[in-house]
This record gives sequence, C-alpha cells and structure tokens, in this order.
Amino acid sequence: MSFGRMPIANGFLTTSEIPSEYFFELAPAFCERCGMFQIAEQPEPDKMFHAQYAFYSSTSRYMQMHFERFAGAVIRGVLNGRSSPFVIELGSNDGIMLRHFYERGIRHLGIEPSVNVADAARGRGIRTISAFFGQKLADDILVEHGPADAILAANVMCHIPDLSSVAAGVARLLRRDGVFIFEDPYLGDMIAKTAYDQIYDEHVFIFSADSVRRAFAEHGLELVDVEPQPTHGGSMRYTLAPKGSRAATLRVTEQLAKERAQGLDKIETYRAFKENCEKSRSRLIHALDGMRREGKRVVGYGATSKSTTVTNYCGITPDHVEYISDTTPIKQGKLSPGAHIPVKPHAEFMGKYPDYALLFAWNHAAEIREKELAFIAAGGRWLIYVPEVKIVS
Ligand code: DWN
Repeated sequence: MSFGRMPIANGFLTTSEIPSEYFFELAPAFCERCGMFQIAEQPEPDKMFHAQYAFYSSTSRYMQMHFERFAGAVIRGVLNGRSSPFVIELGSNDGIMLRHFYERGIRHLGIEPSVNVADAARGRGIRTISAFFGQKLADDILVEHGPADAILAANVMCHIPDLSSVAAGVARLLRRDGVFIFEDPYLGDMIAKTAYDQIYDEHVFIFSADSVRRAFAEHGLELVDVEPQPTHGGSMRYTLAPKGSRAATLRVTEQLAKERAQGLDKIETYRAFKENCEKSRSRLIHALDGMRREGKRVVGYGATSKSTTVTNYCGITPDHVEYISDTTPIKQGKLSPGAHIPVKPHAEFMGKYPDYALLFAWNHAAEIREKELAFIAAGGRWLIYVPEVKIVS
C-alpha cells in the first residue's frame, strides 16, 4: 500500500526551507517469503539522523522509568556475577538507558549517530561515540574494548536498513554467553490497533517475533525470549543469543503461535489493514472538518514523528489544527513536516486551552492525560484516532 508523498518525519523546518523540503513515497510492503513488514523506498540514513535530530528520548517521564526498569532487568538478569561486564547500546540517544549503567560504574559504550543527542549523553558523562553501527565498527570496538556481555537497543533496530550488517556485527561482538536484547514497536499491535502512524521513514521495519527469528538466524543468533512491552503503543522485547548457548523460553513458541493465529503471515491481513487505515483517515478528517465548520479551536498535542504520517496521509492542514504543542525546544518555532503546522511550546497550550486537542502522542496518553486535568476541567476534550477515532475526556 502507499501512504503517498511523505516528508522526513522529524524534518521540522522553517518557512525558508519549504522550497527544498525532501519527499519520498511512503509505501510499506509485506514479504511472504521472509515474513518482514517494511517500507519499500528508504531515504538515506543521513537525511534522518544528523546533528539536528529532533527527538530526545528523555522527554517522557514514563519512558525514563521504563528504561530504568530495562537497565535493572539487564543488571540483575544478565550482568550479575560477571567480572567487569561490558554493555553496549546501539542508538543510545541522550543516554536515557545507559545512564543507569554509568551510575553503577559498569563498563558501557553508547553508539549514537545523531551528534546533538549523543552530546547530551556525553554531557552526562556517558561514554558515547557518534557513528552508524555495522560490521566494521563492531571489529574496531572488539579490538579496543573486547567482547560485550550484553548489547542493547531500544527503538533502534527497526531504523536500520542494513539489518544484515548490524546482525553480523552483533554476532561478532557478543561473548559466547552474551545476549542481544532489543525492543521495537510490535507488528501485532500495529495491525490490531490500526496504528499506521508507526510507519514513517525512520521505521524501515515493523518487526514480529517471526521476522526477527528468521532475520537473525542467518547470523547464528537465536531468538530465546520475547516480552511484550506497553511502550510506544505496544512493543516487543526480543532476546537473542548465539545459537545453542541458551534454551528458548516457552514464550517464544507461544508468541509465534499467536502471530499465526492473528494471520501475521498472511497477505490478507495486510489488505484488511490497508482498508482499516483508509477508514481511519476518512473518520479523522471528517471529525476535523466538522470541528472547523463549527468554528472550534483544535490544537495538536505532541509533534511526534508519527504525526507526520497522520497529517500528510489524512490531509490535515493549519486550517484544521491551529498549532502543535510540544515540549522539545528544537521543534518549537518550526513547522511540522509536509503539513506545515506551527509547533509551539506547551505554555501556549496552557495559556489558552483549545476546544479539542488532537492527541498525536497517543502512546503517552496515560502520562499526558494525568497532567492535563485542568484542560478537561476547562471543558477541553481529546480527539484520539488509535485504536479508533473518538472524542474522550
Ligand atoms: O522510534 C522512535 C521513537 C522511539 O521516538 C523514533 N523514530 C522517534 C520517536 O518517535 P515519536 O516522535 O513518535 O516519539 P514520541 O515519544 O511519541 O514523541 C513524543 C513527542 O511528544 C515528543 O516530541 C515530546 C512530546 N511530548 C510533549 O510535548 N508532552 C511528550 C510528552 C510525554 C508530553 O507530555
């Protein structure tokens, strides 16, 4: 299917940059042979990850707690009892997870190609190199630091087009008794919730347990555990280990069976998903057109990467959504990619509540709704679109 012409999801821009804005065709595809769901046309990585990368992981308090728990599970479950363990994180962003290893004096190394967010991590004392990970870098790290007890990645693996090079690098860098643990938005949740906004330039793949199992098996890495996560609207944590080094848990077999029952291996499932996306688009634009006709004020909440797919696919304009409120300084004062809706600081939202807030950061709904009770008390309402278009208080 195609979502049409799409800009870079985190390509927030100024008015003068509009004439040179980059577009590509966002067309996801499913491969029945390898079970992978991926986008067909992929913009060059340096168009997305650079010194002005707009997403800082630590903007959510819930995500900070999530990564503290993730790090704790690795420390207790993997590193415990090992002498001078070494942990690597791929795509370590501003150090939201590695800080917990750093604070405990555990040997660590972050690999983060976007220099600005890597600088934020380095500023906190977290050892970080700015580079794209692959086989060559894996070899260099092996020479300088030795093998890793744990290699971690969160919301990163699905961003890397050359999955094969990364898998080969991980296989080379991991100790024989080491583990590679990563988590990403989960295909089963995306399909079940019609959360099509998980599809954008950075998300080359939307993984399932089956596609992960198959992709890494080619590099001698076996899927030994899976653990669903509530983050990003439904994610999966995958644990891989050198083949034969650990027994796979029952959870893996159960998850694979669940995926077959959901039809994740069948093209018909994706045809139905396409229809659901189209229905969701009509309902959302219908709701927004109605609000505009009634003269209601609508403001977007959270200038997420996901919102770029929604605004461009649904044809949402600044006439529908006055501005998008976001707490990230680098996004404020800019225009949203493609739709060119102004992004403004949260103070603006608090200063004059709109009638409706279109919740683009729906994956943070619990955290946001908890802190925006005054908006509801003032008569405001949330317009949501995952899992369905609805007005809620
Ligand atoms: O995979 C990715 C995930 C992990 O993060 C990346 N490709 C990029 C990014 O995706 P996203 O931009 O869709 O992520 P979030 O976490 O849904 O973005 C939330 C946005 O909302 C941020 O710009 C911060 C903002 N925000 C806010 O303004 N007020 C967030 C919260 C929690 C808030 O209270």
